[in-house]
Amino acid sequence: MSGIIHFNLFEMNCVGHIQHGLWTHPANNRHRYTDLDYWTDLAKLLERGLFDAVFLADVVGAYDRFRGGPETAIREAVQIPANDPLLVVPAMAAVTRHLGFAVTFSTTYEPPFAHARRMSTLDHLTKGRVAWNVVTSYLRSAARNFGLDDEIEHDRRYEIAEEYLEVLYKLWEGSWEDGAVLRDRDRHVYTDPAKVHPIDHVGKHFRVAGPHLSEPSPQRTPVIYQAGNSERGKEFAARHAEAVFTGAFSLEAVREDIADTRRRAAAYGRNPEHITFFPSASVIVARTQFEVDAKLADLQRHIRPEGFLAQRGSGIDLAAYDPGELIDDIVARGGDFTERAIRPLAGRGLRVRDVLDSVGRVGQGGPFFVAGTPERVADEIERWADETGATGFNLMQYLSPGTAEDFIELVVPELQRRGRYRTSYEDSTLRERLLGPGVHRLPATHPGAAHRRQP
Ligand code: FMN
Repeated sequence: MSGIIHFNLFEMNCVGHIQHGLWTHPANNRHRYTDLDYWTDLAKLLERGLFDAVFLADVVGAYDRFRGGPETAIREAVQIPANDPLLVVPAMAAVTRHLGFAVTFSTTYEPPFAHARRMSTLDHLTKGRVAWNVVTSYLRSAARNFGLDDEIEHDRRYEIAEEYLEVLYKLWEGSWEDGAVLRDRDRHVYTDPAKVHPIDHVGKHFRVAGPHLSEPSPQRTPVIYQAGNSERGKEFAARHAEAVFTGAFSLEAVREDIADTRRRAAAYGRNPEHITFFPSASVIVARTQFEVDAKLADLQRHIRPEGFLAQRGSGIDLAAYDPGELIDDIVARGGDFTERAIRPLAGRGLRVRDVLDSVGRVGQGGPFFVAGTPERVADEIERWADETGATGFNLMQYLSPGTAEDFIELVVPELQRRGRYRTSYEDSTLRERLLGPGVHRLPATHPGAAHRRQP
């Protein structure tokens, strides 16, 4: 097989993102997330390493289901404190030319008009390097932060998200015609008003008059990323996503997930090749296996199972269950917090003790884990990409920026030798980088394109 394998770095504007406890490691810089230098240094590093993008996750509430409150999450810095992901992008854009920025924003709590303008602004300032990871948010605590008593029911959140995107497509694609902006000094015409239109959206959830306040940005609609796992989430991805973070837990499941999403996309009349796929990857690499083993042991000493338990599945307290109980039985009993909390673990014959044992072990948390020499890591990356059809990977960090540095120093050259990693950037928008030269706007078969005005 051949073809370039793409990489995003998985990040979050916080101390403890995925690998809990490791902020105490002396080589970790995560606690510097409040310094602009942390972000600009990281962006420069990733651009040196020819990464596609940095992906910034986000949540808008505290993990407060574990042991009945947020104390564990707060003490262990499990995604709290967490700052806004959008605001670090312009700083990173200023010190790079090619790196993409995928930012997470929820469709559930803040109305679409202001978000449309923020994303257009970012697309302008980055010259078309921005993506939006669309989430519907999964924490009850988030709902309470935005004036609700409880979470909106899962499928209804996706129904709201559908209309949210419809509004945004109208603003991004339909409100301003190409050629509306004239910047004609002699005639005093910045914009031709005949080519700027209200959207007059009146729907079940939103009423938005328009016109959009931003002039068209290089990509108009940012590249749409999504990570739905449920039936409803996958349908949403099939309709809207251009990049999917698959949450599947094994090579076979990732392969099936990708094929399934492509099939669903084709059923919506989209070109299935216009969706790219990024499973998460955890990589520990060193020149010798001896060094790899030492690194693993070193990381393991700092990992905190408490932190994982507080975050895992919105904070279900697995320790409160009988260790011998089958996960399938807990899921079958139902209850609100089993919905997403442990459902992904069902159907695999696992017992509570198996899950507890795996929590806090370096290597848990995603489908793809490899600890080895550069050759072995590259072998596994190639095998996974080729056997699943994944476009690339979302690299998780253990130490920041150490994990990315190791990868760039040791794995990238090995993949380049094999012709599987770019050796330079093309001048392109993020969408072109993923979908091919010239595709800087939504492809014609994407539902957002239907909101364009015909000249
Ligand atoms: N949800 C968030 O609220 N914020 C995030 O930053 C976020 N990042 C994710 C990253 C990956 C790699 C995956 C697999 C999921 C992420 N999610 C995030 C959760 C998804 O948006 C989604 O809610 C979850 O996969 C469950 O799928 P469902 O919404 O179809 O039930």
